[in-house]
Amino acid sequence: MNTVFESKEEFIELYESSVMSLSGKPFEDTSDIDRFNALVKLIASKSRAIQTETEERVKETGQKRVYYFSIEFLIGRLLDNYLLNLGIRDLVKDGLAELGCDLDALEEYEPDPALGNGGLGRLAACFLDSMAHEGIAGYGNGMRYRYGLFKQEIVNGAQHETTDEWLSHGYPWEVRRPDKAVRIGFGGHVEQYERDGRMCFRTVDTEDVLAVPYDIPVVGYGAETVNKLRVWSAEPVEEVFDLEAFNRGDYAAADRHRAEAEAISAILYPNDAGEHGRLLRLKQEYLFVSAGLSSVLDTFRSEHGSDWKLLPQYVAIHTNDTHPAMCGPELMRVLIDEEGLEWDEAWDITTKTISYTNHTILPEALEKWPIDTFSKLLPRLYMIIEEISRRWRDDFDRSAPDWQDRLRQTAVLWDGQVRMACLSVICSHSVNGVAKIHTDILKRDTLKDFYVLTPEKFNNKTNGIAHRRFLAEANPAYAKLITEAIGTGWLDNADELAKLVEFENDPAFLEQVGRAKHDNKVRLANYVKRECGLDIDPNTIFDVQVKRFHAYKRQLLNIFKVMDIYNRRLTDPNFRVAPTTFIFSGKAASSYAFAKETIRLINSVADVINNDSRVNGVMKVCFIPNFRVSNAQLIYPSAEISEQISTAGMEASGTSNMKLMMNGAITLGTMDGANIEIVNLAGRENEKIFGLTAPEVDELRASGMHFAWDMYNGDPDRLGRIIDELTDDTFAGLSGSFESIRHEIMLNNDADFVMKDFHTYVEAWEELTASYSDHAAWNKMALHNTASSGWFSSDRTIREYRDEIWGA
Ligand code: 26Y
Repeated sequence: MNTVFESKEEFIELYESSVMSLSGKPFEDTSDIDRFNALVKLIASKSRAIQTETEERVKETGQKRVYYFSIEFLIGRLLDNYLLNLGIRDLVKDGLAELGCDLDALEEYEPDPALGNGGLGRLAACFLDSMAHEGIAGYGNGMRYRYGLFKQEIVNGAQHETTDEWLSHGYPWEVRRPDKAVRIGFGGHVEQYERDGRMCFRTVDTEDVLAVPYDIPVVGYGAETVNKLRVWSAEPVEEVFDLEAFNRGDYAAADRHRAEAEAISAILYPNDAGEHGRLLRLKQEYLFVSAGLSSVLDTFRSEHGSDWKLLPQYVAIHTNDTHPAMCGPELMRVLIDEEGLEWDEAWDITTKTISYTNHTILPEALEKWPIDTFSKLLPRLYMIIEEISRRWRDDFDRSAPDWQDRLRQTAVLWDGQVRMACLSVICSHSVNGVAKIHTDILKRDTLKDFYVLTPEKFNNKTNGIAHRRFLAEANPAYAKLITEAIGTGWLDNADELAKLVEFENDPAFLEQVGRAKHDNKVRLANYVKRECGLDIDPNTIFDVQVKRFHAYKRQLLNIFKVMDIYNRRLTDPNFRVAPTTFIFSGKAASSYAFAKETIRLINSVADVINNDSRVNGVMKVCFIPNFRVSNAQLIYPSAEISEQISTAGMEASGTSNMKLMMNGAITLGTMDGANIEIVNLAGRENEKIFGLTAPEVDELRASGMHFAWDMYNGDPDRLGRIIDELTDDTFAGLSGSFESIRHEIMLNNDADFVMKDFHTYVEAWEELTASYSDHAAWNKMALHNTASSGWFSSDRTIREYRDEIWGA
């Protein structure tokens, strides 16, 4: 462990002077914001000292560098996490207290950068943490959006979006590096020219913008390694203020050029399931790919010269989904056009350097671009893609009887479109899915034709989570208990959580497990009271579903269950259930009407139930607005039931399932995504599994059977009643009824099998909650889940990437 401060006294001295020099005020006159900023600046400068050491070590040992290209990094707040990773949290807390400052209060001033939508972006951030912990020279490469994912407010039950102005008070972790800026060209046309007796291509008459990097330190636990996340911002190439226009009084025109350039990095696309054909999105993708590659190659050149054959030996480039798919053609362009390599040599280097992770099988999320749009914006890149495509066709094995179909499935250019998934696979030496079932589906279905051609490329890397953030930091009550029982080794090596098994039959310990959970529920209840004015009772079961809203994730199934319990309770006062608080949180893509209506339904049901004194001892419904990393860290530790109820075969992996499991929640879920690994690790008896399996879902879909109306008619008291309540007055009081949901489910024949899984789901819930009254048994299950969750640390995931993909 690196020593960051010799003593508390040294910290106090350095901190005081940092506060005063940054604010220009005597310490007593400074605000909490001044104090927060100065603390971050101090920790950041200490981190950079370790970063310099890391950098020297990497250079000396010739360690391979790994670049993780991702259009999203959902990093969360860093201060608390870095204090923990540097081993100075207590020292700093005590030092601050001596100065009359409260660390927890200061931490509230840190922005929670929403530079990602959900699972994919958060995974990238967890990987940065683990790469630094594992001593990998691993760097994030992404986008610095001026506005992150929209802020969600709930108005009359409905989601309202407002801009997320996370930069308005500055971001003290970042360092702007104008010296590393890269010029990026769009549009123009390609011309041939002669260089050293060789015909070459270049693009002329381009419209250029400047990609300016901002570096954020990534501090690994143990303080041995500090890496960096580099995010790119778009700016005009030169000062372009049009004074003439200004003097005419046309102020918008005066600054138009700047506005056009800055638009590229202005905003994160608020969709986690596809965004088709938007020019600005394509510009974002090219900007961070091209600028990122340029800085990767600069570093390589400065260390190894221009012997590009060596690139795959010293550099791995990982592409997080297809958003950075242009890495392949862009690397080809640089190697051929700028470095003068022949196609075959450049291709060999490119494919040995690049690897690709797929995160979804949803057809609407598979990225495609109209050739017309693409070729106009990036003419030279498009030529290279055409050549990749031509060679793929020419080299295609035409001996198999179904070769034509296979070629159609794997073609990069098809039907007037550039297919980014095909491009990603072809340019990579490794293709992986994110949980076992997902990789199997990729092999068998989504990418089956590639799998038949190159089975050796395919592998699985089940996702993981940053256990230090989501257990140690988010759940201090439980973490303390764990450390008292098994020591601190689990922070370094999450497998050590398995030692908790020894305490599963220790009644006193189990009681403490329950007490920690209760403390966390009180903490969340206070947050909910502050944020929503709602009273929730920490003595009820906390049943939690927190994730993006999507039809396949079936928040609708969950709220149908709540409606059903409410209805049955009103009909039959003798109907008993364990008192429960149903907690939901998550955002819906702004253009996704069904998901937004589901949010409105949940809030409308909440409005009725929470104001009905007949049921309030038994149930409450709570929608926590604006789900993000910081409030997620309050929610996971308080959960007792983890709702993981996606239609089987649809959720690639899920990661909230892992976070909740690690915090001792019992999974109520389908056999989907990483739920399957959860069951395998913790034992089926320690989770509650229900519903159709993926093969059953496939079979039902293939049968083309129409069952929705039969189910509706066959169960008038429960399912039928719920469907009717969507359009009658029962829940319409807040802001109207829910015709479109009814329409969707009945006329689309229950496409997500909400009705099909309804009864087994409610039954499973009733059985699970009935077992809650035996607290000792429940706490034992909870502890067993935590003890079994070490494998889900992203440290493990990253070691697998390192050993099996990157060779770093
Ligand atoms: C095309 C674009 C707008 C786009 C942007 C973000 C498309 C997709 C996404 C994000 C996808 C995503 O978050 N997928 C999730 O990735 C997680 C990490 O692997 C999985 O756990 C989760 O099952 C999957 O839905």
